[in-house]
Amino acid sequence: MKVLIVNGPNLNLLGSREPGIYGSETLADIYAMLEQHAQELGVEINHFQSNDEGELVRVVGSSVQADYDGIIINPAAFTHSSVALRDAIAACGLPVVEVHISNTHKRENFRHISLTAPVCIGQIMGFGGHGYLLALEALEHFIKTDK
Ligand code: CA2
Repeated sequence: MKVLIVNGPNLNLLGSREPGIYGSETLADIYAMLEQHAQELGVEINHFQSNDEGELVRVVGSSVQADYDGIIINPAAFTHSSVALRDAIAACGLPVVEVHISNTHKRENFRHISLTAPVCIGQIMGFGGHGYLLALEALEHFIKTDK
């Protein structure tokens, strides 16, 4: 089983600023935890981060041809704004789990709407970096049982 981890704009800054909202883990820390858990589950993972909407659309759009079985995505700010990313997720034909580090419902109103969540199989938020591990478990279970 092969899973792609996609992270959107500014998530490369994790651990360096706003620890009160996003915690102190870096994206590299999260990838290391994911890698270890993926090995335990027998899942191969690759990861991609970009600040560019078009790049994110391209990577999601080429995921089936790249032989992925599913995607875990934190679209970051594009969650609340990108019809293009929503369309790419809907069109890719793979199960996609949306992750947010913070609980966006406890934050500004504009973060309460996700354009991308309705085209994902599920959403996990508010558990910090650990949410990515929960997403991996949920996606692996979904692929194993529903594919
Ligand atoms: O909680 C999440 O995971 C978010 O996707 C993070 C996005 C935000 O726009 C979403 O509403 C919720 C922001 C990612 C930027 O992360 C930073 C990390 C450290 C310092 C500055 C930004």
